[in-house]
Amino acid sequence: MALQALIFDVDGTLANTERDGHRVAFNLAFQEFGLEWDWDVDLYGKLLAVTGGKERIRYFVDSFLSGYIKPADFDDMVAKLHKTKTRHYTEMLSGGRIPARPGVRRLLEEARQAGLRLAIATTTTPDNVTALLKYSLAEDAVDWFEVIAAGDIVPAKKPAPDIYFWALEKMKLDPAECLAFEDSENGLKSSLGAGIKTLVTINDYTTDHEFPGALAVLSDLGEPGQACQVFSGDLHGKGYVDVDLLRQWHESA
Ligand code: XBP
Ligand code: MG
Repeated sequence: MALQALIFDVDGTLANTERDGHRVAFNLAFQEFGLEWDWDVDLYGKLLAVTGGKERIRYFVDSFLSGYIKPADFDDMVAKLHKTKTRHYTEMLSGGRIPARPGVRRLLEEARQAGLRLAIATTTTPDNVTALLKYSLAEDAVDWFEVIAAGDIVPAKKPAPDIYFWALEKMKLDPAECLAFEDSENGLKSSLGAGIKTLVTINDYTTDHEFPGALAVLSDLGEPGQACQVFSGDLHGKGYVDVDLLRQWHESA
C-alpha cells in the first residue's frame, strides 16, 4: 500500500515541551493551590512513565507521596489542578517559549506539498495542541492537520494503541498507509500496537528508552546542513529526514 498519511505525536516529538513546559506548568498550578509539591527535572522524568496529566498527578500522589491523605473531593481537586495547569501551559506557549524541534516545520511543509495527509495522535489536552501548533509552528498550522486526536477522547491513553486507532478510523485509512512519529517508549508501543510503522526522534527524557521495531531512531529530523545523529536505521546517505526517505522506509520495511 502506498504512503498516504503521516501521524505525529506532540510532546517530545513536535517540540520539547515536557521539561520546560508541562513540568513548569504543573508546578505553577501546585503553587496556586497552596500545595508544597515541586516536580524537579529528575522526578518529572520518573513521572513521565505515566501519560496524561491527570493520570500523572494521581501516579505522583499514589507512588511518591507516602503519608498523604487524599481529601474527600480528590477527583475534583485533580480535575481543577489540571485545568489550572493547562491555563499556565497554554499561556507559556503563547509567549513563543517552546520552538518546534529541528526539521519539524520543514518536513511538514514538504509533506503538504507532496499531498500527504497529516494527523496528530497525542495524550495531551486538545487546547495544548492548538496552542503549540499556533505559537510554535504557524498561525494556521492547526489547519494543516486533517485530524487531531488528543486527550480524553479515548479512555485508554498511550501505550494503548487506541488514540491511533481513533485517528485511523477518522481518516478512513489502513495502518499500512501511514507512518507515525514518536519520541518515547510508550508512544512507540502505542503506534506499533496500532500496526503503524514508526520513526523515533529521541529527547533528553527518552535517551534510555528501548525502541524495538522502530524504522529508525534519530536525535531529531535534521536539517540540510545540520545532520541528525543516527542511533539505528539507515538514512541512505542523507543527513536529514525528507519525504523521499519516508517513502523508501515505508516501502522497504
Ligand atoms: C505527553 C503526555 C501528556 C503531557 C501533559 O503525551 O503524556 O500527558 O505530558 O499533557 P504525547 P496533559 O507525547 O503523547 O503527546 O497535562 O494535557 O495531559
Ligand atoms: Mg511524546
